[in-house]
Amino acid sequence: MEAWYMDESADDQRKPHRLQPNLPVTLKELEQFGVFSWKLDADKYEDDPELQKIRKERNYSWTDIIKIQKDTLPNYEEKIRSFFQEHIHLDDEIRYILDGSGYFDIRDKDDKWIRIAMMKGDMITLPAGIYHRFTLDENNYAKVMRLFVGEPVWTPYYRPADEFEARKKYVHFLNQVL
Ligand code: KMT
Ligand code: NI
Repeated sequence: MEAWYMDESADDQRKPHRLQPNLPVTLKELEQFGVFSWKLDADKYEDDPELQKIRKERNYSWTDIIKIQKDTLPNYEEKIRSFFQEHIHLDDEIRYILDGSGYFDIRDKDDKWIRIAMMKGDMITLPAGIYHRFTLDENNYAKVMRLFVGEPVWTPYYRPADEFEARKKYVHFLNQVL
């Protein structure tokens, strides 16, 4: 997994949008935003002790798998658009890339976009209340496992969503660590 600060160009969202020169963000820096990640062997996700351990420890009881690609995902264009609209959730967003690739973008404490490049085998958790968005990259394909603690709620709250308790809690967390 690799992350970097984004440029401000309005060009295609599926392009990397690196600054020139590149300004990398380390996994440790991401952890300060409450973003945690793992590298797993996606070829054995159906019977992977490492995945089972993470799920057990963090109570990720619920999973499904979605393929984000034009011909198999219903309402593809609309979903691509809504994934890329800046939003929060009231719960953690936990995703594991089983095949293909894509970008999660998160805001840093100064409201700058950080782009997180997710490849096959990358698993990530974004904390409740963090402003973020998702896009496919130029490969136009991702097979993604979605995980959740209990019964899933996928509702996005588009920015501005500052009045939500989850958002206030997240801002409080950021102010304590940074
Ligand atoms: C979200 O809420 O940002 C998403 O679920 C999109 C990315 S993974 C399907
Ligand atoms: Ni989301």
